[in-house]
Amino acid sequence: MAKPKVDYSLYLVTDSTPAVLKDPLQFFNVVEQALSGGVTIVQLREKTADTGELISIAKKLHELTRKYGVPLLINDRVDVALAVGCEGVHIGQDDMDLKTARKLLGDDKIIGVTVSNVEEALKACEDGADYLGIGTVYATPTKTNTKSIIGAAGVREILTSMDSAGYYEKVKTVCIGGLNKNNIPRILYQSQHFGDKPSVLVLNGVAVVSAIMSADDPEEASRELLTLVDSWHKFR
Ligand code: TZP
Ligand code: MG
Repeated sequence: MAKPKVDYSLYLVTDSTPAVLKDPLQFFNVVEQALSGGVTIVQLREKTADTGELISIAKKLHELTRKYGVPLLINDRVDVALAVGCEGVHIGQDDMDLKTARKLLGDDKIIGVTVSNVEEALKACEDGADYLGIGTVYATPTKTNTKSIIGAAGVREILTSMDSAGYYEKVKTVCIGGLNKNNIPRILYQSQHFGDKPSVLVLNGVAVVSAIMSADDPEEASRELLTLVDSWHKFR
């Protein structure tokens, strides 16, 4: 099976911890509402579940994402992605290295890598990442152990370096960290503008946790965020 063409526009990263998701019993409901509001890709990110529990959550989630034709990736755990047969993984700098993950998963699966500087970004591109999760853009209570807060300037720097090295558009990009409906238009604009000079470089999408998982109405929140990204892609 060939690698599916992926729409990265609105990337939901799940989190079932009580600080983010008010009612843990609502986890699958909230993700389903997000899917129905239009999220285009989902990552299961559960830092505390044991392996058996994680596999059972992932299987259930995969049934749901498949119903909506949306890819499901697993955070950190290549073994779980293989066990579930979902579309791929998202790995950080301290997880299994990308080349090994690629060997285990094959060319048809999606592999994304978290990067926070040019060196990590170019290495991930060179090693065959399908997309980069660029961040942390803004400080966020959802993830406090972040190495660096890079802001729009950091995102721009990474996009520019990818362009110079010939990876722009080949390797897709989303940014993550503290993003919500109020700052998404700004980060999309600023990541594309160098001083007064607009560039052709544009992020493929934005990744959010709490803007959807903590929303009173996750479906409406997703719809609203997707509209922001879509209109940027159409009218920039
Ligand atoms: N990686 C960098 S920041 C972050 C992750 C998983 C959490 C982003 O959460 P939120 O709630 O969208 O700020
Ligand atoms: Mg990780």
